[in-house]
Amino acid sequence: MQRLAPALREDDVSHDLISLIKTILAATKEISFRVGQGHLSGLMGSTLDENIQGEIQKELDVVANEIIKDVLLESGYVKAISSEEEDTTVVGNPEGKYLVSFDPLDGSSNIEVNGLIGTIFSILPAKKDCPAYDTSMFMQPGTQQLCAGYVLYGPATMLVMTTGKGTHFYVLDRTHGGFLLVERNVSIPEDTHEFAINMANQSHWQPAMQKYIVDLIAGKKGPRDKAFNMRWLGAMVGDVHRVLSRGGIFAYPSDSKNSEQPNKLRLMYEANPMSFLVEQAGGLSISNQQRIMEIQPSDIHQRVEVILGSKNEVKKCMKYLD
Ligand code: P6P
Repeated sequence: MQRLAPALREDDVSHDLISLIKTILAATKEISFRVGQGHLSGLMGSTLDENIQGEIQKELDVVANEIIKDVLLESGYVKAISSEEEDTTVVGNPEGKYLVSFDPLDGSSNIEVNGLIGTIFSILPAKKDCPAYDTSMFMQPGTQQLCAGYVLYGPATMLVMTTGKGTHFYVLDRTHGGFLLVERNVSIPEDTHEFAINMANQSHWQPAMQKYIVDLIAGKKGPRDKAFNMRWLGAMVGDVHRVLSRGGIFAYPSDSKNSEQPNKLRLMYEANPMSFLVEQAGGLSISNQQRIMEIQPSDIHQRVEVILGSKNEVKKCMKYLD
């Protein structure tokens, strides 16, 4: 099996970007070790602090954020970073060529139940004429991403990444500590029988989304004339990995639970990187009938509706929402 760097060179990825990717992965290997230690890591609790998202930070959230932030800012490749766990952007090397947005530990509510969690990252080009502290540098649509990926801390630690030449799967070989290419150009089946959504929010969705889901659940007796299955892992990184692995539709639609915050998932370090991976695997990724990767960001922590996955199923869902 091919090691990471030769696999990336086959996709004409530049030396500097390969070095930055390896820097990020070095941090994820340490996070994978600590996650794998479970209670033995001494990091299973929650802190007393809330992050800018209004969520109580888990100890592992904070540690994972520090591990990734430190290696990125020391690397010299990164002009600035934005993280789910940082209120604002953090300046790196003013001459750095790249910006990195990341969610250090997505799905961290799963930590205490030994569920799936992962690190999500998105790499954008830095702007030469902007000072490193200028957060407007990050206001680039997802189509500008140079690289996007996640590391899933599951039974196997897997890297799923794209640089625009397909979405590829890698597995961490713990014997020598490298990520090995296991599947090149992953392809999402165009149709599916599996959907992922938090049904507890059903009464808060817009009526068209409620009707779409009711018809899925009606199965063979309903207008879809097809049986559907449901999965919901509480960690986008795990649900998207299932969609990339065997198809499906994943939805976190806008809801009326909190009129000030109709959406949950963050554009810059959840929706955009996942959209890049899904589109490169032949899927669709939509928000309010628009391609997520074409959304012009206005804030580093902006939230959006997300409906992504098997192309034909996402199109069917969009017809309900039209
Ligand atoms: P809920 C995790 O906190 C996250 O941001 C995503 O990874 C996940 O898909 C979603 O929120 C889960 O949200 O409302 O089901 O707990």
